[in-house]
Amino acid sequence: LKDIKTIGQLYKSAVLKAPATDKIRHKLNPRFLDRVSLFQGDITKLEVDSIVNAANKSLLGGGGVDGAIHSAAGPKLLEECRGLNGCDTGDSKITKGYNLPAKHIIHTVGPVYSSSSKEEKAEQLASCYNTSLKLAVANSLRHIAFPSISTGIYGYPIVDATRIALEVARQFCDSEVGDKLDRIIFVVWSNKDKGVYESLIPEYFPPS
Ligand code: AR6
Repeated sequence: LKDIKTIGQLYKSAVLKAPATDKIRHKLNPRFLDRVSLFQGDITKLEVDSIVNAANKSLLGGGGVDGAIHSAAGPKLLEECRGLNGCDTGDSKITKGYNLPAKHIIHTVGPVYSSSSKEEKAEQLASCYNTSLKLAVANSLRHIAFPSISTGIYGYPIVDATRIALEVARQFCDSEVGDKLDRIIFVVWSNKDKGVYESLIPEYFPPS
């Protein structure tokens, strides 16, 4: 965890810049500046209580981050997943982490993007983040690391998807159970995605 910079540290090192005042939605409790993080790299390497998998409805593996998680966790993960009977879009299910440094995996199924039913897709994507956060709290896990769900093979536009991820995380931090997690980590793979998160985080998590 010490290598994963919090947004508080990112403001201090000027990676994140305070937004124009008209872009700030509402004041943030400053303790969340050290509970939310942005990390660029491989999610399978994180030694945290839980990482989220961008899975498909079968929960039986696939490409992208799902493939990386299954190959790093080992065949016992697939065995446990077979017993879960799949998962609906927008919902999440938890397994052990097996050979991963992460203790648990929260498998969530993002929507396959299509611009014709934008609102429904946005609700489903928000639900992925919400149900994953709820599962982490229900299992007394202290950290959760999210990849950018649906923005790879499933084609969700990165800016819209990032706004949804940050909005749900912000609502969680403002909620009664906001203190139940010590770290919410957004994991990005590409430089482009990192840039999107860096430009949008200040709107949702302004410096105090
Ligand atoms: N660590 C962190 N992020 C990663 C990693 C990694 N090791 N590998 C890829 N990403 P995707 P989706 C990023 O396609 O769009 C699978 O076949 C990637 O760059 O993995 O939700 C499933 O079985 C992108 O930013 O997930 C489903 O069928 C993000 O993770 C389908 O893909 C998500 O990309 C799900 O598609």
